[in-house]
Amino acid sequence: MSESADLLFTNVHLATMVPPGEGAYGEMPDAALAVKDGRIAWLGARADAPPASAQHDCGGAWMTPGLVDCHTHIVHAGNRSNEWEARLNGATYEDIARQGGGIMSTVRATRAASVDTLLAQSLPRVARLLSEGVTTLEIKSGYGLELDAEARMLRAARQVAERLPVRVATTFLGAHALPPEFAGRADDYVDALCEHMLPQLAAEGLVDAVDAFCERIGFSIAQTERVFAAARRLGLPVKLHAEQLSDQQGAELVARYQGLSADHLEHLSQAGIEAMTRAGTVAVLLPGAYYFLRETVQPPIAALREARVPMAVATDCNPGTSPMTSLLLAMNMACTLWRLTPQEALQGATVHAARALGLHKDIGTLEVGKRADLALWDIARPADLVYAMGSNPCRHVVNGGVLREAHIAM
Ligand code: DI6
Ligand code: FE
Repeated sequence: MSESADLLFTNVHLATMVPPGEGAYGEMPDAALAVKDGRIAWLGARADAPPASAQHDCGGAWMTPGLVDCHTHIVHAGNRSNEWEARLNGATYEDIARQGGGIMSTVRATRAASVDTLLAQSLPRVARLLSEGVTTLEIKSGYGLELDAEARMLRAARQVAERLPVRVATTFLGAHALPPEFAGRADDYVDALCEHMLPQLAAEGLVDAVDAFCERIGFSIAQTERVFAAARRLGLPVKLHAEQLSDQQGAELVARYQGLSADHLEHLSQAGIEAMTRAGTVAVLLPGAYYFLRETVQPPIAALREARVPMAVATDCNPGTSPMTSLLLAMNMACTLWRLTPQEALQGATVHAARALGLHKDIGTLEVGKRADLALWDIARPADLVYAMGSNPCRHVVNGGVLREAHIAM
């Protein structure tokens, strides 16, 4: 380093999460890490630390990359505890969706909400994630299903990053459900989405990626492909809610479009896995939805591991199937329910989650040149992050080199 650093974190154990592919935490005990201009400028043995204008003694804490929640629907209005209760009394998720409930009840509430209302309801949820060391968050639209309401959701998502210390990646999920005005005319809705909604939202700078719900109760593989083709025309990357309730061969489709990720994947086939390996598409695992829907078919973890598909873990925070605002709990569920190792779970919430957003060159590991998005933990070893259900050992968070207390009260 030529000039002195802005801030030096010293007396710290690093879990660099490098190398990303080998199931390693990349531990560096008794280390230091220097930040300059919001980026990691140096890391190494504490004894070799460079000079800095300010120091933070971490008191032997562990430092990881800031966590990345790479799949959320956290901006929405209302909640659906009533439907949850109905499910516990015997109704299924598909029954409720077919009767106009499910996603549609959140669509009605979200269409009626202004950007300010959406923000007021969403910021407390986001604050809970950020208190656990999350520094980057993906937020999907998909409860508006018409241009103006989708735009309000995406504007609210952008404003989250102005109101709270977090980086936000937005995803247009107009193909989440068929809006009632288009009942029986799904292809017409897909036309409107591809020709009007997506181009206008993209022109406003509101869309970082495009997603769809490819499912019997969602959109067909042919309709999904039309959405992907529209995204490609606009130069936007794609991802997909794939094989959540049945195998629709969505993973193969999203891989053909060099997609960033295929998400859910409980019903993923071997052919889907092979396509994802070839394309480098990340498998985003969402154990909260599996748990909340009381599903029994697990994603093929062992086969994904064998095929070296990078596995991310996310909350899927949404009012219908995963009303969850703890990424640490999602990591714990991925281990207890699906036998990920704690290393895989932490990789899944850092380096692989960054890749699922196409941001892996900038965030996700502790490496010189990456953005200084960091989390400091009061733990004895990295597995403690995943092990202690419902506890939050995060003490401090660093966003682009700026240190803050972990807890954000809302
Ligand atoms: N899959 C899900 O788990 C969520 N969306 C999707 O496509 C559920 C969204 C909801 O029920 O509100
Ligand atoms: Fe989802």
